Amino acid sequence: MTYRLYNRTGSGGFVVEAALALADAPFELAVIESKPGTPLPDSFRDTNPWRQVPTLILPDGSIMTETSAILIHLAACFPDKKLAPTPGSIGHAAFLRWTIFANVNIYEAVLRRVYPNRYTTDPNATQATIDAANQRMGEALIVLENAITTGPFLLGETMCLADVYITMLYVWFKGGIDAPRLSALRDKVKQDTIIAPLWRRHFGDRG
Ligand SMILES: N[C@@H](CCC(=O)N[C@@H](CS)C(=O)NCC(=O)O)C(=O)O
Repeated sequence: MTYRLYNRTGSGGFVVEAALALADAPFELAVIESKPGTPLPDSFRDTNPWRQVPTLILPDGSIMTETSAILIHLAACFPDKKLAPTPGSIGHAAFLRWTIFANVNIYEAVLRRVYPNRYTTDPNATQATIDAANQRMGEALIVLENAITTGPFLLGETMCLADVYITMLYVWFKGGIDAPRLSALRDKVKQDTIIAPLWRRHFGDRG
C-alpha cells in the first residue's frame, strides 16, 4: 500500500515528499506539468476540488490536502521516525503552533503574491497586493526568526517537519530580511542526507 503525491516541481509538495522520505514510507510521485503562477489543469478538480497541490492520496485511497494537515498526519502515522514531538507534549504544542502559523500567515501570503488577482477586483491594485503580501510574509518570517531560541532548529536540537516546512517558505521569500537564525536552520535542513537530493531536484541551488 503506497501513498501517491500530486505536486508540481518546486511547489509545496516538496515538504510532503520530504516527510514521506524521512518516514521511509512507500510513495509514488504524480508530477503535474504546469508553470508556477498558473492554475493547475481543470481536470485536477476531480482529485482536489480546490485544484491545488500538494494533494496526497493515502494508502486506503482517501484524499488529503492542506500542507499543515498532511504534515501533522504523517508525523502521527510514523511515530518511531520522530518527525514531530510526542503528541500532548509541550514540544508538540509548539510544533502545531508554528506549523499552522506558517500555513495561514506565510503560505497564504505566497498565494497573494503569486495570484494577486484572486485577492483584489481592482486591476490597478495588483502590484500593491503583491507588495503587501511580501511585506506580511517578511513580518511573519521575523516572528519565526525570534521563535528560534536555542537553535539550530525551531524546537532545539532535533529537526522536525516544521523546520522543513519553514525552510521551503523562507526560500520562496523574495524580500530582504535580517534572519540569521532562519538562515542557519535552512542550511541545516538542506544538508540533511535525505532532504539534500530532494532539495536539488525541486530548488536547484536556491537558498
Ligand atoms: N492551503 C494550501 C495551499 C497550497 C497551494 O497554494 N499550492 C499551490 C502550489 S505551491 C498551488 O497549487 N497553486 C495552484 C493554484 O492555487 O491555482 C496548502 O497549505 O497546501
